[in-house]
Amino acid sequence: MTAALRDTRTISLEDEQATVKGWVQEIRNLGGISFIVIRDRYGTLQVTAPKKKIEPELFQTLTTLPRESVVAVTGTVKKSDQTALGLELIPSALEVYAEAMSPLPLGVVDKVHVEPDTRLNNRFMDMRRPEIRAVFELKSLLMDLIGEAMQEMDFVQVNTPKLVSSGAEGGSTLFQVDYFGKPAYLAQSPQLYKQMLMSTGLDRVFEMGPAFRAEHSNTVRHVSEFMSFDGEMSWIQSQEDVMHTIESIMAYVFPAMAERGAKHLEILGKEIVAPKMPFPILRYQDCLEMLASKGMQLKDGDDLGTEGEKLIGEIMAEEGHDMYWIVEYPELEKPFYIMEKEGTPYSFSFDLDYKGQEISSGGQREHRYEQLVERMRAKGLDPDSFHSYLDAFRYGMPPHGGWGIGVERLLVKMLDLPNIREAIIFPRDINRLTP
Ligand code: AMO
Repeated sequence: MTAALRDTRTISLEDEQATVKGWVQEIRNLGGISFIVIRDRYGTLQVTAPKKKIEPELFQTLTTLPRESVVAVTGTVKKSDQTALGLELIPSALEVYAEAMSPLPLGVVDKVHVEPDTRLNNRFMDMRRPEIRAVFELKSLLMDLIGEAMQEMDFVQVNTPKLVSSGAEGGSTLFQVDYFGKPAYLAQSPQLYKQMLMSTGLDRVFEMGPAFRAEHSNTVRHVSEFMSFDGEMSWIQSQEDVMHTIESIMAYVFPAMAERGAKHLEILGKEIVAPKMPFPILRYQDCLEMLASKGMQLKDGDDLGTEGEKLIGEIMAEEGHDMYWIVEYPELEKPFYIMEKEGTPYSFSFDLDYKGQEISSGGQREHRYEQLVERMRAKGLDPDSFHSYLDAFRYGMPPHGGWGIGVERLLVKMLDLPNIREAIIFPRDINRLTP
């Protein structure tokens, strides 16, 4: 009888003989009998080794394996009331693929507190813990669901260059690289390219890709490389069309995350609660007043800042809202590509905040060539260094708007994680370039 190749998800009592591959999580040797726990992606399996019933050499190897070694165990599947799977494996053969060295850089099952830096330095080991992997299973699902939502709305997925010749989001967060002897930069966002695509006829595009920011501050919500989910759409009447699109995306993603991510959420002991729709709309001026009522005085034109955003999050939570728009930001605060609200100091732009943190910004773009060039100059930018972007506006550009959503910021708030680094496998920040 040949043993079936199984994992901890597929093994069943119908298998007489099975082989399971994984890591040796734990060994309990009681003398006459030993219990070895094998772990794989889906769970754990108990290997029960009665000393008298199996080969002495096999018993010896099994019970002296260093923890976290990688093995394949073959044996007979037996019913058991003592294990979560309801079965156990009585071993008849063992293949050791790789013995783990000891001591381990950090424990997989021990409950002791480990410093975040130690965890990140040894991410391969940290991620052997199911509750850490669950976050990345959910991140993968989130990105799949976003893709599905976009497809439903007839958006085309595009990829734009990450090596670029000019910045789109201000000079202070640019990473410069040497590009065959010339200066180039890592893309801070796909902003200029997604807008250029609006003049091609592909009138609804989206991209999910890395965005790079030389963030000099060390915070729980900033990293130097994050996953940006960007959309851009033509023929809009106003920025409200863009806002409705984002609401539709959230309406698709939240329930599906809860449903299709149930297994992983259970491991995390978390629940995903869909935000109430439609999201309330706050004007920037309303926010200043709300903050003043709580004793936080900001000047007109000031950024709301981390503390301001948090406080507004608390006020909105009291009213039962986790997600809300902040619109009518002062034009001076916003980048050149955003349309001004003529005759006012405001702009056609929005932020989307979720539980007291900005997760997205966007708005209606300035699609009129002359006005765009003028806005660049007013912001101290040289239109000549944007000529290939500007060309796309000279020969027929539809009215358009779009957004950028920080995928990790969305996930962090969905799962109430304490730090954006918990949502990035190998985070990059001011102090970290490895692993
Ligand atoms: P903005 O600069 O606001 O807008 O970025 C959009 C969203 O990206 C996320 N984000 C970050 N996440 C983690 N670490 C960072 N350092 C970081 N910086 C930004 C945030 C933010 O809301 N081109 C415009 C978008 C547009 O108008 O379409 C842009 O990049 O969630």
